[in-house]
Amino acid sequence: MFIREVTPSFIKNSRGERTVQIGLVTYEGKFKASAPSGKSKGKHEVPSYNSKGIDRSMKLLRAFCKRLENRNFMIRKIDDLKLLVKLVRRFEARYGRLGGNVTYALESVFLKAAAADNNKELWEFINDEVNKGSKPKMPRPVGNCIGGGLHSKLIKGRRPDFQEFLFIPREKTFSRAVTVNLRAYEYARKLLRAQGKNDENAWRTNKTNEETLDVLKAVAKKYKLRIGLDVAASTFYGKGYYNYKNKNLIRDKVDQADYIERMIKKYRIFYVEDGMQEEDFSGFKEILNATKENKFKSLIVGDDLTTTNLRLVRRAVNGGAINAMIIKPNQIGSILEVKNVVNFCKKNKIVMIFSHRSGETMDDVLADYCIGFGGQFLKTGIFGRERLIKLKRIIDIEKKLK
Ligand code: 2PG
Ligand code: MG
Repeated sequence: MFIREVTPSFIKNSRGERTVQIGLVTYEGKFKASAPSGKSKGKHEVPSYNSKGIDRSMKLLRAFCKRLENRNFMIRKIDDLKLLVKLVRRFEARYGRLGGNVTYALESVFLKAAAADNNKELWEFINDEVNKGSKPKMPRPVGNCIGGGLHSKLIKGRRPDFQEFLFIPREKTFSRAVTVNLRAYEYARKLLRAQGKNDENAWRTNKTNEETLDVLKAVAKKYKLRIGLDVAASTFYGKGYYNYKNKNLIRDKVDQADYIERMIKKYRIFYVEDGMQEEDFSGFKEILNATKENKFKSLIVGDDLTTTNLRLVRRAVNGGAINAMIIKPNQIGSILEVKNVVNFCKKNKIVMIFSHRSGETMDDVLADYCIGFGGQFLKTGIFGRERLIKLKRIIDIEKKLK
């Protein structure tokens, strides 16, 4: 495909922060891609921008994009992005880092154009390569209903310490599952007497973790949902201890694993993300092994633990720490890397959850990545235009494939 024009610009994400959008014009059409931003970021994520900040990244990106114009790129498969990546590396070695958010948006917009150049939808382009074109299975939604932790402001000095309380419908179709999640979300608001929404449009509350789990359980019973948690344990961990503010108490590593195991049993929790801090592989393993004794299955999910980084994913999987993991492309800043992680997960039967970030944009490409790469789940907020646009993209693909 012939690159006529590449134009980076700033846009605002759902939190009102600046992020990068890249427009690309080829003879096939006009394309654009943007990057979301995390708030509870993993320590081992690649830096989102140049160490001098987003303005420096933009300046470098503008210079880099000029060099791409009037060039021809043959992209017939994901691996053909290697030429682009090579050019990025060479440029960065001379002028400085663009950052993971920028390289992610760049690869995304090139892939969108490449798919069109090959007369395919992006999910199809990826699926043809990664899954040899077999009919893709629809993922299930993991919807964030009630929020605490870093994503939610305090109410009268309180909020749950866990970051996300999640619903996972059992419905057969994605579209039905989205409808059920929306109903459950409304019902949760009533039971909770919720006081506003957080970054991801999850309900805010000043209840404790367990009081919130009681509400979650009641809603789940009515709508026959499974429930999940993103503990995001690193966000309240420091110097060897988990510092709970609501209720005020401190847990060490052993107590923390024990507490999470008790919660899983008591509430029959199907999905637990980052139950331990991001460098505690053995703590994750302890929880995973404990759940094997239960009569029901649970997914023990790495997010900050693994940061979509193959080296960390290998360590977590080979060490028996997880049976599922979050995939956030901008954590690693490259779809080529995502592909390597996906291949490893498939070989090792690790469940893949493609996930939004708390600061999202109107780009719906995450849906294409999830279906194309064969993710079993898509994690987003339940409500809000930046989340609904991704859910709607899956629904549209599901309809098309019927
Ligand atoms: C998470 C994400 C998304 P953030 O922890 O899973 O909910 O949060 O994007 O702030 O890292
Ligand atoms: Mg998380």
